[in-house]
Amino acid sequence: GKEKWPRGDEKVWKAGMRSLDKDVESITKSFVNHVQTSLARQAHNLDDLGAYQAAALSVRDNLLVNWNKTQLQYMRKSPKRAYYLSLEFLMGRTLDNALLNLGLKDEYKDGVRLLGFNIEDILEQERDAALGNGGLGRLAACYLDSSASQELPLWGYGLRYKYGIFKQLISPEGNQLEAPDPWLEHQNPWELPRLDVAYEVRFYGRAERLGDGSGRALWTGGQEVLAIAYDVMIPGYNTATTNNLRLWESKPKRGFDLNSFNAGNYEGALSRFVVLFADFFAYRTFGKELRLKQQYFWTAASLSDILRRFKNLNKPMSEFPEFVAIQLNDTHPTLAIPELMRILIDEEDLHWDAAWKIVTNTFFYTNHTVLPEALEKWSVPLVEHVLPRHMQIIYDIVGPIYFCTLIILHLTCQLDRTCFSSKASVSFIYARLCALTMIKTVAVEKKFPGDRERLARMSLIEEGQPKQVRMAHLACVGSRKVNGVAELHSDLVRTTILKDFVEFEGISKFGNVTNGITPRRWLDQCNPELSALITKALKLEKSVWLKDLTKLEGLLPFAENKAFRKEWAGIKQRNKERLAHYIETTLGLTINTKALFDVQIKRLHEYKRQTLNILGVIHRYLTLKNMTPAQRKKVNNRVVFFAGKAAPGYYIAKLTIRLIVNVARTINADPDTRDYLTLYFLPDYSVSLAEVLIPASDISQHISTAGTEASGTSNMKFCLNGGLLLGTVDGANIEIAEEVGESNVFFFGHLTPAVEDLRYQHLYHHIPIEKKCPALAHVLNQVSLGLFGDNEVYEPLLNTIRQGDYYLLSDDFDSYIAALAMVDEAYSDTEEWIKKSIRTTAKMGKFSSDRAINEYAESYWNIEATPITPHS
Ligand code: CR6
Repeated sequence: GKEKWPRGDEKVWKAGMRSLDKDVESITKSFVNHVQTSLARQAHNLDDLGAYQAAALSVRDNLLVNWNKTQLQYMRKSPKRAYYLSLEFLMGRTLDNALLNLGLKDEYKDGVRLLGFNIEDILEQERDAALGNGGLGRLAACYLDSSASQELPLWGYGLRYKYGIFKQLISPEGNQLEAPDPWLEHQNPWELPRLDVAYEVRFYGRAERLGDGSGRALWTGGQEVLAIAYDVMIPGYNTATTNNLRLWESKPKRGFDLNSFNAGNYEGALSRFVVLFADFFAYRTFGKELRLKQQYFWTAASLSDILRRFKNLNKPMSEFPEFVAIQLNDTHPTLAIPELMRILIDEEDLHWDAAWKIVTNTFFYTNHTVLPEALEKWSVPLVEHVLPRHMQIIYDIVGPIYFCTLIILHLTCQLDRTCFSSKASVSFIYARLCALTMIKTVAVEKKFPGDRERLARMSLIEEGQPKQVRMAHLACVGSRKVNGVAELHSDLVRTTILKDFVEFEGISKFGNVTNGITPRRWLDQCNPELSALITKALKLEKSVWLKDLTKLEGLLPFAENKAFRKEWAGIKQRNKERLAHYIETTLGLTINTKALFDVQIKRLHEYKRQTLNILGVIHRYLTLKNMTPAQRKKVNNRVVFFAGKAAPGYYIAKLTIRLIVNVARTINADPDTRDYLTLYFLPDYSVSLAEVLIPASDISQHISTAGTEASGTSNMKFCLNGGLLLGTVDGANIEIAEEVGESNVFFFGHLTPAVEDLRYQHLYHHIPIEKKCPALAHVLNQVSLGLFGDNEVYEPLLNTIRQGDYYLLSDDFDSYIAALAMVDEAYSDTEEWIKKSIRTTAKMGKFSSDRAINEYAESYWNIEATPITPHS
């Protein structure tokens, strides 16, 4: 029978409930209360950091009021829920966002002023939560904000890393140094430890088939650890909905491995999973086992939690996909697919087919890159070692592919012992094969008879030494739907890496959801003056257009309004001054704010071509040097900003940073040119730094080799803030141009279909760079000759261009320089430029993450908005 609740007198309960703060008085009261009882401090010894903590704790109380209501109503209404599994969440700071979403910004500002503090100084005390590397992690954070704002029942699941992404320091020589980011050093007010929510997770051990033809197995032994939940509240904008981000932390199982615990090995043995891998491209070169354990620990804990919640509904297991949708953010959580199979078969006693049906209706997979070096593959011996049962299941999924391949190759007699480790496994697969119930792989052979290459291409296991599991293939066959993150990228997914699956499973499984960004953080918070001007112009409540960003179109007529243009340009100017002030106070550098601000901020990677940009800067410098003083006076002043981290082991990327730093040193000191061109590398790029840089930019660069940048999301942020885009025809740049019109963007470079041919030419019909692109050759030679010091140091970087030139710098350099010249020309016509800027912002409605999350909700997850009534 169900227990009655609340216990005792409901009225007494209700009277005791905290309500939301609404006025300055209740805010100051709560603030002082927290100073006194949570921080154990007093008015006389409270500094800005303490004031931040008190403010954060009082805001958190408000968030919890809504969080509780939201979770209770989700429980009562039991709508279908979506779960966003992401190994990265780049949240940045929380306080300002929480205040905005709660609608308490002004009240807090006044409240802390009465107590002798300044809200801006308090906000500056907060450390970024930087649990991610770049776009993928920040996308996850934007989607959380949008899910709550759109009142969608969605939870995030991630890992509670002890350290965020490393802090980047730049040595005097220009080398990147990495320092740890112990972001939890001060207590984190935004998380709620749930020490009672704990699940056991097993690694290693033995998996034995039961041998009864059921496919079931017993997985025993090995090592067990506990996953403990930490909850982070995710408030929606202007709504009571407050969703949850659950992060897992590891803890030893009681009684487990006491010896190594006593030997002081505990930290080493267990908490190592919760380190962030600062590189999703190169982690395969080291720490593989750790990363695999990390992925499994997190997916297993998340699935246990999701299953427990589902079981509370008392529905038959077959209805699981009607209540649960699980989104795989890239292939990192793909182990959830064999893990759910394991639970359903081994623990819930389901038949393979029934289990597979549930699995393939529950998961959804988003691909975020087609670059081959970034596609995850796990070595079969490693998976077998760490997760023996999962390796069996993966083979059970692919088994028939092998059979078909082997049959075709007339090799049936030489069954590979490592594939089919026991007789039971062979007979199980064979039984299913005969029943023709498996994932249509037999049908592959039927549909494409004799196409051996296709079978090998489609296999989940890549042949080689060692064999490897292709995670993208596993994610694809195990999911209901698959999508890319911009139109071009989704097309590339369909026509390249998953082409065979499209031909086999039909195109309707493969869709597109173009990325989006939250306009709350990326316009209202980071650019409050622009937001206020927009509100005034649109004559709408801010809360209306911030939730329906297409309303920005109402700005279009204002492009023709001179007074409005003046206000618009004035805001850009003040944002430049704000950035200059920030750089002055943090780095002690003086920035010329009467110049075009040209910004490229993103992870350092060859495909993103920061090298093209720095070589372009050198070209500009050499050109200026050759001019007479009178000629120089006619040139636009330009300040170029770079920021971004390189993966610690990525030599060429680090060399690019070194080159930028040393070019900056030379040209910023050159009296001939420094009034016209200066260059800065801002260390330690972060969400918070982006919030100051983006509103100040006139032009931003998104110049990847065509076809390599899946989407990009900072391009959307710059344009939303009225910065114009200089880019290649790649990723979401294309859709931005479609919206704002090609006359408002600066495009250059070869198109995606040409890339393959050009690379072929580089390999087999090599034309020396002096002949092909003299301007570039000249720039490279100047670097080689030591114009920026560091003789020889840059040769490996320059040689990537001279030889092979995989990212096609020599093919795009001339058109890049021409595009830069077009930017100069356009910028000289100030009024026209401002018009472009206004029109750009006006047409950015499509790129709200609200639009994107609704597409996922409707076309993928099939979940509905579940409004939370504030009074219940
Ligand atoms: N590096 C893409 O490269 C995209 C984001 C988010 C990336 C980038 O173009 O905008 O994902 N890919 O979809 C991966 O992380 C694998 C990224 O951030």
